[in-house]
Amino acid sequence: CSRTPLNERESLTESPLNKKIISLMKNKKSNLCLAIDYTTTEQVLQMVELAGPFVLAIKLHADAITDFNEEFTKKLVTMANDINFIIFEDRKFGDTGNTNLLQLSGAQKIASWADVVTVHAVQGNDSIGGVFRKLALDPAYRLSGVLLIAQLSTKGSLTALPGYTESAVEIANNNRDVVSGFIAQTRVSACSDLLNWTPGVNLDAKTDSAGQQWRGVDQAIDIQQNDIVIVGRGVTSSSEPVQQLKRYRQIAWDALTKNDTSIH
Ligand code: UP6
Repeated sequence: CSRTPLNERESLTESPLNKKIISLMKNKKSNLCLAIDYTTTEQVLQMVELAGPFVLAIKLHADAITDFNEEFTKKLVTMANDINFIIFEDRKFGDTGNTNLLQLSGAQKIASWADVVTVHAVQGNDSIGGVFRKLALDPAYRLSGVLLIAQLSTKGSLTALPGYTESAVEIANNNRDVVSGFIAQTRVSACSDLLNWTPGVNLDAKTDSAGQQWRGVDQAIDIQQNDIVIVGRGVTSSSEPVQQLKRYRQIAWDALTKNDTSIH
């Protein structure tokens, strides 16, 4: 089997975050995550306002925003609650458990405003299962799950070494209450409730001359069987971002749902 129908996954999942994500996907008819890689809070918030109605999630790199501050995260959380989207901080944590904890709760207070963060599988089971579970299950924090990086989209990535992706899947299976899915190129969790989020998607370009490899939505969703597409510059570098948002959202949702009898 390949992709489990969405309704089935919604009832099977052990991750409260996935319940929320799948319900949002169905309500908004969107499996589109927008990567907003701008460097000022003003630019980011303007794009969030435009994109909010069309997306399932907004993905940020907080450490790329030059004037990052608490007022910004307050506004972002208010918008996420009002417009209904998931706040995704793509921090790609990869250190000791203690350092992860300092970074999650330290200067940027990531665990207080992000619903989900990315974590490199390279740090191993205990580091992931310990600190991330502790914060994700604590209602004092907004954080409620992590995505394990099983495969990177960049040319020559070492995640392609034999056994790496399989080990990431094993870590996820050992921590199903806190790991809500993967960052991957090709589906890595057949027959399961775990969600596969895939970056490296662009309908109009193939590479950025800095190692990124893009492919289309059909390849990412239909052939490689991912669930959620992460699109960045395909939208954010366009002069008509709303048109692009509508375009990516429609193509991605059609590709995801065309064989899913549970939502027709
Ligand atoms: N991202 C990738 N590839 C990965 C993991 N993460 O591109 O394997 C992230 C990038 C960027 C976004 O950090 O924020 O997804 C892709 O944006 P783009 O479409 O503009 O390349």
